[in-house]
Amino acid sequence: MSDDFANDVAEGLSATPKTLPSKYFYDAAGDDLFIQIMDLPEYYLTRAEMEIFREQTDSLIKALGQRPEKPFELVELGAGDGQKTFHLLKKLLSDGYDFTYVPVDISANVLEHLKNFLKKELPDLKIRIEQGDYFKRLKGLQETAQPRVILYLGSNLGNLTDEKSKAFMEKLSRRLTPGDRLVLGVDKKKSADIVLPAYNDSKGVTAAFNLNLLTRINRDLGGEFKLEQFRHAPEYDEENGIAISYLESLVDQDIIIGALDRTFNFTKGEKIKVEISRKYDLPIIRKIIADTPFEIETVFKDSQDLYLDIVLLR
Ligand code: AVI
Repeated sequence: MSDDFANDVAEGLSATPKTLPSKYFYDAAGDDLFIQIMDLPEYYLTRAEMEIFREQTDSLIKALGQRPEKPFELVELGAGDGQKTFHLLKKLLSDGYDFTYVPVDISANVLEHLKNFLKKELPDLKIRIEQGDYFKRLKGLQETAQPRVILYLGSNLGNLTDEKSKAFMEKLSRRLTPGDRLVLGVDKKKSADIVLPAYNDSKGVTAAFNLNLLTRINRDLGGEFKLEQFRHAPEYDEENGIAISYLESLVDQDIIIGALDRTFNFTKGEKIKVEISRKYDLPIIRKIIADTPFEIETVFKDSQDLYLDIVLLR
């Protein structure tokens, strides 16, 4: 990981404009900050998706197209704390469905917590944890004779460019069998007055989350970033529905990164692009899946029309 990190940082900071991949937000401090973000009043995404899973559980189960007596696998990519899925798991069990829950996550720690929590709360649940980077390996999607339902929630797709999303959906479709389904949770395209505060909360948690990337470079790669000389600067392109978070240099400065044996120059006002958070509507999703066998089957939305959970048939 640390070699990948060094290469990605060297490459990103040598590019014009400078970029850093958002996947490196998630070290232990970043995981903690993201948990706080999900609870922020401005960050509506998690609550909206939770509402869909809590209030529309029966319709959602119907849309998964499974029969109680026929075993299937329910695979969740990037399972995290499994809070949203909990409602679904509980109802599937009480309705007598025969399924195995397969949470996939990069963090072994997160998976252990999830497993212990679910063993306690839902002792009858069959669970098989899979640790790994699902972008690289799509682990947990190896050979199986059972039909599969994949959950890809939390608008995680939105952290990819449309080009990468297309490639990801193509790869995912190749791992699935006709009749399998994907539940894709995505944030809806909407006006800046709702989206921007979600990425620039009043308590500064999101700012700390973004700046933590520089702390990580300092710690893991011997970087000499002074955090007070950068500011979190999110923007939202309302027409296209794309939020972008930047870290903006507040002064002209040269930053040494020891492990790379390099110095990077920043001019005052220069921005490092650190994250995109794409917002969607159905035409955008249709473009992303255009070259894949996926078809949109059912669309769920929350009561405030902020968020979509889309069931796609392979
Ligand atoms: C994980 N991902 C979908 C979040 C998002 O909304 O793009 C990450 C995040 N970045 C800032 N706040 C939340």
